[in-house]
Amino acid sequence: MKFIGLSLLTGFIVCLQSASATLNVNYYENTAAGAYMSDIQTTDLVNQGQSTFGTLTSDKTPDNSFPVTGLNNGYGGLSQSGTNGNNETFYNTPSWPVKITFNLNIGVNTAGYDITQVQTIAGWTNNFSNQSFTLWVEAVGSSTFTQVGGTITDLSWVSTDFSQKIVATDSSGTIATGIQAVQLYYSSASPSPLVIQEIDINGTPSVIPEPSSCALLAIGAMFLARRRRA
Ligand SMILES: [Ca+2]
Ligand SMILES: [Ca+2]
Repeated sequence: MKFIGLSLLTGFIVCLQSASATLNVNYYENTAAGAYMSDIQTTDLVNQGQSTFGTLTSDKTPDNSFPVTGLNNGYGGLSQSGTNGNNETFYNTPSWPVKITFNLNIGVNTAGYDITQVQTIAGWTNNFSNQSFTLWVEAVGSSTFTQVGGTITDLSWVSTDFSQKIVATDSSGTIATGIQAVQLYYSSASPSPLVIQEIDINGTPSVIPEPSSCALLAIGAMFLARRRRA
């Protein structure tokens, strides 16, 4: 009995450990304007036109009449009205901080989404390219965002870098599960003006969980404990 109890306890601890993960962030900088625009994704979860995309909000109005829609239209550009319209979004110094929120479509996927990657690309014909933000997620049915990882800041960026790309993934493969909204909270960077070319958020529809082996182990452990006390 003791052996079985120990096995269950060990299994339960392994289950708990597998729930923790580490956010991995990779930073890329380039002196060329628009160096990462070819990496912009068009079929990510929050791209305009995707069935998985709900709504996009920015708590501050972008400056110089740039549209919020430049953040997720699937294009980049180095002029305010490029080939495909306004492909980028500009926030000037007085705008900081800026809270950008992508609400996912939980009408088509009621269990929400497993978020696997967040990619942000900034760049302009000068050094308005240095991003600094924190990443937040909101679970289905919740009204509260939870921060993932720490502050995301590119310590290798220098003022001659006109382009920057940041890619966040997770050591477990999944940043967060059962998510209905993703928020990027941009604080001031140096220099503060910033042109964001695109924010891509990738993932897959979450699967409604069945009674997991972890839960069964917990029930088993409780049952054994009761028997031992009896
Ligand atoms: Ca864009
Ligand atoms: Ca996109």
